Amino acid sequence: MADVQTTLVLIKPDGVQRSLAGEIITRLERRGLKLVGMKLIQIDEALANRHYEAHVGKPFFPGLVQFITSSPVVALAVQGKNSIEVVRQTMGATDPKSADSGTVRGDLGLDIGRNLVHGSDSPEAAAHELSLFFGSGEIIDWERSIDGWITE
Ligand code: DAT
Ligand code: MG
Repeated sequence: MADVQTTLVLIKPDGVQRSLAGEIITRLERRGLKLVGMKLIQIDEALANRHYEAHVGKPFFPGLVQFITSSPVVALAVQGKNSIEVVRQTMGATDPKSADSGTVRGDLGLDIGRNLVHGSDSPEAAAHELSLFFGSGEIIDWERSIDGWITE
């Protein structure tokens, strides 16, 4: 299917520390998305700088790097029809205070600096970010018997 995309999701340090990793993964799975890569990693400063390079120079950048390197994250490669947009919709708006109920950030968060999840925002970002977190062979192309019940 032409519109199948693979995107990077990070369950940020607050999500892991609050034991919400399972809840967040469950929401993605229940949406119909497929996990094709998953690992727990400690992000170092070099990786944080590369992952957040679009935000270098912004006032919140130092705090963002400090936060994302403060404790392990769960990195997920998530596949499905329009998965980039669907993941971001499932996450909710960047600031939990204005995120819709029913989204991860709207249901589980309060503060923009502790917003639980990251999702790539474009096909170019997804390709770049997946390459930062997953080596070749760490993303697994597998068949799911229910796929025909999730997408036409
Ligand atoms: P998103 O994570 O929704 O893609 P983003 O890419 O604009 O949002 O920003 C990356 C992260 O940086 C975001 O998840 C939280 C933090 N951030 C963004 N804007 C911020 C702000 N004004 N104050 C503090 N942190 C901010
Ligand atoms: Mg972003």
